[in-house]
Amino acid sequence: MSSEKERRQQSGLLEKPRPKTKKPPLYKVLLLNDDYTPMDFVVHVLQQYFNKDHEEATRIMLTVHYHGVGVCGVYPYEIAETKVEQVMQLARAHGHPLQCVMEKE
Ligand code: TYC
Repeated sequence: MSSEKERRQQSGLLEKPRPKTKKPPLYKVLLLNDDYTPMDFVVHVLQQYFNKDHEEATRIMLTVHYHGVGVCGVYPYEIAETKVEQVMQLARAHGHPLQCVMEKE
């Protein structure tokens, strides 16, 4: 007798009680690397829109710089969508080719 399933069967309960509320599906917001967006701008974006401190923002920026992609945060659909729009708008306004995308977890 070891698995959770076995313990539930032994207990006489047919189903694991589950909370009634459903968790919304979550989406990763990703930054993509490019050769032109300044590193400082990417760090600023991560602090401004993803609530990262300077150290964490720098770590994520360097992950993107060296590996091509990095996760900024994980959010419900509409929040992820808003963050992508905000980042893309700021990048465009500054003439940077930075790309921000979302992906289902
Ligand atoms: N590769 C860029 C540079 O060398 C920096 C950069 C990092 C750009 C992260 C985009 O999402 C990015 N200036």
